[in-house]
Amino acid sequence: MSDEKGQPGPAPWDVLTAEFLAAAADPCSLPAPAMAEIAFAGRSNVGKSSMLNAMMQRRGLVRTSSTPGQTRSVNLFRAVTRNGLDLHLVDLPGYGFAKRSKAEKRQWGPLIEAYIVGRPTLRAVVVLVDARRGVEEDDLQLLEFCAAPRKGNAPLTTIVVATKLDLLPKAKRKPTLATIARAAGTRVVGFSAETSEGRAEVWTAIDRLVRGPG
Ligand SMILES: Nc1nc2c(ncn2[C@@H]2O[C@H](COP(=O)(O)OP(=O)(O)OP(=O)(O)O)[C@@H](O)[C@H]2O)c(=O)[nH]1
Ligand SMILES: [Mg+2]
Repeated sequence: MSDEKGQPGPAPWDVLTAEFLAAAADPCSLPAPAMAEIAFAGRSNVGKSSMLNAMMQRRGLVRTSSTPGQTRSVNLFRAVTRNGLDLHLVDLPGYGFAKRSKAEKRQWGPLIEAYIVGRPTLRAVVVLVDARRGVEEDDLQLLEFCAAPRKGNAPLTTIVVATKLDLLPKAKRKPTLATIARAAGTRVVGFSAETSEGRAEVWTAIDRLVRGPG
């Protein structure tokens, strides 16, 4: 396995085991909480499922599509890294689907909200923002929602990621990330599912969160 810089040989963030565990179309059908979970949320088509494949180094494990609204349930995966993290990574349906019916739009909001508020094992939400679109109103709402206290559950950390960085000209990347960080009010990691840029940085952030800074 090689890391995102193309260096050969074992890397700490190689994913040794990646498997699909469950899909839940409503909060009641989620599997019982077991290990620490990191969820991936963001607008439809922003690249959540692609990012999960890149994080897990598996091409087709998570279904992706150029048609917005591909992921319609809460999908749980288990990933074990070479350096010993053993986690659930969770693919959430996207929000802000321009092309879906109102009924369908309504259907997913409560599912995402119930999962984020009520999942005791959820530790962090990776909030994905399209690098070309920047931070939009519903992204800010999600960030605010994740920051709100959860009934009886520990507070959540959010990790803001700007996706599809490969689609921006190189000279525009740094200033775009700075603009996104300012709008989100937090640091932002640039990411590309095409090149895996940003992958080690996101794994490092997850590791720190799950194992603590020491
Ligand atoms: N160039 C480029 N394309 C990407 C990247 N990430 C995702 N895409 C493309 O963007 C489209 C949407 O990707 P998905 O991963 O399915 O997006 P999603 O956020 O899971 O979408 P929903 O499940 O509909 O909410 C697909 O055509 C992907 O190939 C990236 O980093 N670079
Ligand atoms: Mg998806």
